[in-house]
Amino acid sequence: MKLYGMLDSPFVRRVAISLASQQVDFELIQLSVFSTFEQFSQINPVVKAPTLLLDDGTYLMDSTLILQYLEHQQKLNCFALSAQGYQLLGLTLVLAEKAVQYVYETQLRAEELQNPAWKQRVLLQAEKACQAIEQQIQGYPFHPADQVCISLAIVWTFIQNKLTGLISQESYPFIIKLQQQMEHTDVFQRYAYPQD
Ligand SMILES: N[C@@H](CCC(=O)N[C@@H](CS)C(=O)NCC(=O)O)C(=O)O
Repeated sequence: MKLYGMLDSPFVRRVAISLASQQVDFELIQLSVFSTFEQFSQINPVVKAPTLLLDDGTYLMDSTLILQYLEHQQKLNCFALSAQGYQLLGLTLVLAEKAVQYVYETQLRAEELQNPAWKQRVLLQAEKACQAIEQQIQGYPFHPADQVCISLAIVWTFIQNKLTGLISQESYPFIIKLQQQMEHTDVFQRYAYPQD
């Protein structure tokens, strides 16, 4: 199996780390959906990362669908979560989506074309997700292979790097503690967020 995408994508990184943390064999091929659009389109015509290319040529996309497929194949055990775990994972994935939307709005669009009301809405949604996660993560059992712990730590690192200064770091000590624990593990360091 080949996983296509860049490790600065929280969606790509969550698949890579989820697979590696359960010893699922795969090869990571770092192709960008932006700078290598044409090359990426040879793998997946709709150019979405992550894309998982199976040995029979089937291409899977969407990080959750990829993990779900592997779970059904009994290669992974990601989704034995409590209702609280699913709630936290949902909030975490919305946070990831909002963070990526903010980056696209501010980095792909000229400043005079950006929509202030949309940016404000996206940041408000992100902040609300952070508040709900911070409140709920305090009582959540920490485990380095847990899908909530993996995804939340990855999304937080993405936010620190791409939304610097926009989400107050002091307000979320429990999230930061979890992120630091996870980022120090071997598998997180093997698939580290790329530093410029
Ligand atoms: N819900 C998707 C989101 C994936 C996503 O938006 N990936 C970005 C890279 S971070 C992408 O492919 N962007 C290019 C595009 O949307 O055209 C997932 O969980 O995989």
